Amino acid sequence: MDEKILQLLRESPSVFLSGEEISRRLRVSRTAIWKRMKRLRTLGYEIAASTRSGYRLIRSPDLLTPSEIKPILKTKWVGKAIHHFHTLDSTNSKAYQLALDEAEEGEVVIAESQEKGKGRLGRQWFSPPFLNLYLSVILRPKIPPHQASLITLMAAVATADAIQKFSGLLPLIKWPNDILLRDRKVAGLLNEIHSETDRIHFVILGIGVNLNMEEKMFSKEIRSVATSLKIEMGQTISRKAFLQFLLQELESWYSIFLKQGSAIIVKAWRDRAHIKGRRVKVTSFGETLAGIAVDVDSDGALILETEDGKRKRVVAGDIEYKRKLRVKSYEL
Ligand code: BT5
Repeated sequence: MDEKILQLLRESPSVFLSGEEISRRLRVSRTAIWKRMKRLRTLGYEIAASTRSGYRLIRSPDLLTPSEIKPILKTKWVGKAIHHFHTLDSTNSKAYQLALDEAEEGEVVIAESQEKGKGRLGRQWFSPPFLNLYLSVILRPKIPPHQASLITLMAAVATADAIQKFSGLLPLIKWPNDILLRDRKVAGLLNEIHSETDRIHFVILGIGVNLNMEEKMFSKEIRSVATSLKIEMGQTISRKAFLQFLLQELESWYSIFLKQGSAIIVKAWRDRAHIKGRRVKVTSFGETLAGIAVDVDSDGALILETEDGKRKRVVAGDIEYKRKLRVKSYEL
């Protein structure tokens, strides 16, 4: 209903639309319309009202509702259906349920806030309302399950490129799923798959990007390791505008992956990660290893040369860099 009212108001931005007209077109009472207008105002919509002339939309908030996003979206299929919520436990969990209920590839779940935003390995993603981006995309790639981590690499490349194109800043990817600016985490990815032995049913691509968070809003524990585009760019970020960049990059990198295969994705990932030859500490399944990162293989696993000269393949875990790295540019 909110969406329908907004659509009507948007159709005639320069004139007042009478309550009677709206109630006739939406087939609801004028009192119901009045209540909805009141609610929309609490969400940040500025709506002029006059007893004689009716209602006019003056300004919309930077909300991520379908009616706000669709007019600016340039994608062909990612985000054609958007499920928007003011709050959710986790957009990934919601998208998972929708995918089990036959939601189509490209459907997107967005929340203004998450109560139990999920990080990897049972960790949490701090998700306060109206500031950032918390979204999940449903994908149904026809690839074997062991290649699922390539989707994570693909999404990391797409997120890094969206940040670079939007801000002009140069993000780095940290294995496996962090996007850093000035060595601080600006975005995190959590992909969940539903599969059987030889077939993926769907992948939920979960992406959290800090857009308008200020330093003091982060908890003490993460303040020194986290950042946002607002902090880095020194200006308020339009979440809608950033979302458009992100969905566009996801659509184009996913289609590159489907058409051209894994090599191009792994190369793009390597170019943005600068991991080769770096001294790292890896924590994987409770074990800690130190060594030199040799590469990432075609399945997205980290190849580590340990101090005793042995090579290890690490499929999941966290890494810590021993020394900081400054990169001036890379090719998109
Ligand atoms: C991640 O986990 O980086 C994956 C985060 C994915 C979040 C998205 S939001 C939309 C979708 N729906 C979900 O429920 N989740 C996804 P991990 O590598 O485990 O990092 C988590 C760690 O990052 C935490 O333990 C904190 O130390 C730190 N952290 C938490 N919130 C943060 C934030 N907003 N910004 C930067 N760092 C954060």
